[in-house]
Amino acid sequence: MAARPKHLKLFIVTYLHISLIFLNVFMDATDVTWDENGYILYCPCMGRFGNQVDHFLGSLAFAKMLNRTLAVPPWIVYRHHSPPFTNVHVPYSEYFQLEPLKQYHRVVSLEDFMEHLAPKHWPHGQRIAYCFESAAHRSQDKKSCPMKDGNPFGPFWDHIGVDFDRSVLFGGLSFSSYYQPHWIKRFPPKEHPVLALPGAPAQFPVLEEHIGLQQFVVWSDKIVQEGEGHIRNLLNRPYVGIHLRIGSDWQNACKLLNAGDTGPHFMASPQCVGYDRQTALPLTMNMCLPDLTEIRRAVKLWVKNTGAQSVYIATDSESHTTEIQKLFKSKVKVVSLQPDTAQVDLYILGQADHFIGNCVSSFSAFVKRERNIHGRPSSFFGLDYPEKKKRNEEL
Ligand code: GFB
Repeated sequence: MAARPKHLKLFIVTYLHISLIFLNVFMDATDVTWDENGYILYCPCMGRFGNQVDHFLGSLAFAKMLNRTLAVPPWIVYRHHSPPFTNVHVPYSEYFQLEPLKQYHRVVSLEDFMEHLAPKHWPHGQRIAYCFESAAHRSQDKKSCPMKDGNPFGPFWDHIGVDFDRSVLFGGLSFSSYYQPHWIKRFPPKEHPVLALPGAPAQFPVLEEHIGLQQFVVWSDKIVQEGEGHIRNLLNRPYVGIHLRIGSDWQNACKLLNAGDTGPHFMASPQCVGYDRQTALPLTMNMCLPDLTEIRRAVKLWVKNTGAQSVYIATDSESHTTEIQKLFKSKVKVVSLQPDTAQVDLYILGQADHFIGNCVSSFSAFVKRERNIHGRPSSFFGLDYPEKKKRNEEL
């Protein structure tokens, strides 16, 4: 008799446990139920992380505009100089949470789409590629979308296990909102449930009207923990964070400025010269590739302005730690971590009390957008006017 309550307890615990498992399975399943409004799939095949984020924001807006679910692709990380010496495909959720995106629009990770939806709704034999006619002209038969031609295209679709069965070409369309009705008329979801595109359905750099979508790009717990750990252990607040984009690829890119080939709009430069071409400020070499004199000047100014105790240097090559440390003797702690994961640098820059970025780099643009959302101040090398003052001067 005495054993009965014990059995009952065991029964209840087991019952609850099984119910929870069912609930979990059910919740996972509902998370990835088929959307009759259709899907957008694309390869983030242009540029590295900052470029891919710009494209991601535009693609998110495009999916909402067409009322299709966005299949969120993994990030393509180019690890050609360190192991594994190849492209790595990092799930979105490794760096950011998927859930906050849903406050803006319906999304599913591309991995979940492939695992739970593709076998039934986008099976082998029915995988259609969609691209501009102009893109198809690059293919051998001039009629197929070059979905898997070259790197990173081939490895991306191979990574998620997709071969395309045929192509649908289109022209006379663009990704801007003007064409919304044209897209909907041309590709009704019943006949074209999955629009798989060779690249992002978005412009680079991100359009001004989509900058605010950064608020839905929220760091994963893993990156927050790692970043916060470094801030706690290495830095004393207030700290100034700086982004040095000065490596050899960047030096080559900035040379175009001297050649007069660019105008004020060059890569991410609209973030500081202004989006309107008519009123854009001139883009100078120090805004693209600040020399050591300019780096010293800006760091000194903002350390003084903010009473900073530390300076954090994120860099794609040299950190100039020694040169910057010399400016402050031992009064200010100068740190450069050079982490294996670039996103850790982005996180630490995002949390700084002041940020000095590079006008032209989309890596800096990521930090600037995030900081704007949280009301944190930023400036740029070669351009030290706070935005309000700059705009007032223009008027
Ligand atoms: O992010 P991203 O598109 O910015 O590409 P840009 C630059 C990449 O360089 C980053 C590394 O994604 C990082 O992998 N990198 C740059 C850094 N700065 C830092 C840094 O401070 N810390 C760390 N850890 N890594 C575009 C490229 O770069 O520039 C294009 O996307 C092309 O492929 C073009 O190279 C010239 O907009 O600066």
